Amino acid sequence: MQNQVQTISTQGFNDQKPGTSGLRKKVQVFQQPHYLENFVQSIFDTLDVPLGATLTVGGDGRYYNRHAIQTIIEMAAANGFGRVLVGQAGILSTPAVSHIIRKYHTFGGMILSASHNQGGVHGDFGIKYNISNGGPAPEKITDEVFAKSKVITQYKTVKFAPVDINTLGETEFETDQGKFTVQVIDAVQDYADLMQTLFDFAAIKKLLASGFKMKFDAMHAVTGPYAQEIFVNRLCASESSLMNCVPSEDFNGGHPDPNLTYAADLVAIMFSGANAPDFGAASDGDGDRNMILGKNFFVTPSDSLAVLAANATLVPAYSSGIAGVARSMPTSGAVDRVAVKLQIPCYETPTGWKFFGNLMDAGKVTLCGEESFGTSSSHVREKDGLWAVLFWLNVLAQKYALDGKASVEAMLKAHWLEFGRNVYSRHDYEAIPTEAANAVMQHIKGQFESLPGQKFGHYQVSSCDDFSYHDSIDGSVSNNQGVRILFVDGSRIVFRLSGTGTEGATLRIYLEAYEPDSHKQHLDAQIALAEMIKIGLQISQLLALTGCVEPTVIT
Ligand code: VG1
Ligand code: CO
Repeated sequence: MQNQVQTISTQGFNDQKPGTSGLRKKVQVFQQPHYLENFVQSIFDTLDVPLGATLTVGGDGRYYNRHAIQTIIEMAAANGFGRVLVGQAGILSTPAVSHIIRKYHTFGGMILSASHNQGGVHGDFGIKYNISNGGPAPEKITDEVFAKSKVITQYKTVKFAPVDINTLGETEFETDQGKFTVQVIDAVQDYADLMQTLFDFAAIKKLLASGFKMKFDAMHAVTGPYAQEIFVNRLCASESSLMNCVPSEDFNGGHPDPNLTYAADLVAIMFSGANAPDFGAASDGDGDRNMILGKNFFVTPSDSLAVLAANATLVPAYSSGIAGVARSMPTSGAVDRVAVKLQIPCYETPTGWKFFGNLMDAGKVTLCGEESFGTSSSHVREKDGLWAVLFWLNVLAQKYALDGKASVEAMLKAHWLEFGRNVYSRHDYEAIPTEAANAVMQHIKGQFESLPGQKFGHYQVSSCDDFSYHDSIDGSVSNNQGVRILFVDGSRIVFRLSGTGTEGATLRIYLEAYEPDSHKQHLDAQIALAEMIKIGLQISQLLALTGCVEPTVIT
């Protein structure tokens, strides 16, 4: 039967501006008539889709994924695509989508996820488009999508019987535009195969068989099936090495955000004393973030990036060295010190993975990272949670092979001894009124003239600015990427408003102080940074302007 392409009249919305990573809204917002369709059509209209092109589609398994996938399939058919690759059961992690786009040369992909945001009927939903290099669409595209979404008057669709996305295989449809195929692919295999080409699985297997205990927490989100295949099936870790590995539509009611607050169960296990596992890790909703823990020890993401860069040659994929590194501006300067030693370039970009793509495509950087638990390399164009976990395991396996010891804490301490420690913490104030958050930012910017030279306790301000990024590859400029207060000794306080929240505003305060003295490097970050924290509160007048007494999340 031929299916007719239909043109449906619609009216634009004015709130479809993609944030740091795609469009994220409450599920109810996405459920408004035409809301999802308008956004998808605005993406297709921006792209100029070649007739017969292939689109990759998958998500983190949260509520509304299945509905959105059916809608996108129908709209893709109506907009000239000839094939859609869908992960089985609608599941594909963000890094897996990135890999599949690259491996099968698809015309980009749609990722259905609000990442670490809560899910379920009353939670958040999200959607983002990744371009043909596998990476998030750059601002040039997302700005155009937003402009189109405000003035859209119609979208195209073809009504199909619901496609069975639970079963592997192909379903063919005839539309009045020609043949259209939905191909349901194994969600895990391509990605797991890629990991096996990058890392020394035999060495990791040996480590895991030696009595070294690991615990991986998928937080009821997308990495569950990936972890099962990679850790248990391929690396022979015990089933008890995994927790929360069955994806659920509402992440079992939790925040699938791998940090010390929301991954509390894993943190309790890892800090349970002498019998705690040797290595712990967690990933977020869509599988692009990672938290790394040792026995009774937490690794900040900024330090993790630095340690991976310093030890990259221990891993097969990077054994001949890395071309360069990049970090987002708020990420600590720990990796910068490694780059100096390795004599490779280090780039500083705004927050959000989309800014790394150009540098990787140009071969300028191999490893990238963000303080927000994101680390990855040029094997894909997204951050990659399980990749980071495997990288750590591979490095630990090499250490174990060398001297029979594999300790996360010992590795970090050795790293600090060599490079010094960039003591680091982030304080988040979530869901505060937008006007109050804006007032804080304005209040700080109002002091740009008077702050330089001022002394606060042991610290003196050297300069302050609102971070702007000039992309050296495509010449684009991104302004207002976060307010920086820089101190004479290299310490920093950065203030930034989140671009991923869906309720009010989230203010992030990033704190960093460099500690070269090995006798002080073991201090708890909150203690070592106590004075900086006070200075940040004083300069921002946060309490007076927002009424917030304490951060919601401290990392
Ligand atoms: C946050 C992080 C940022 C990250 C982004 C997407 O953005 O700070 O580093 O790239 O989330 O990650 P914001 O604007 O809220 O600070 V994910 O795993 O939510 O796709
Ligand atoms: Co994520």
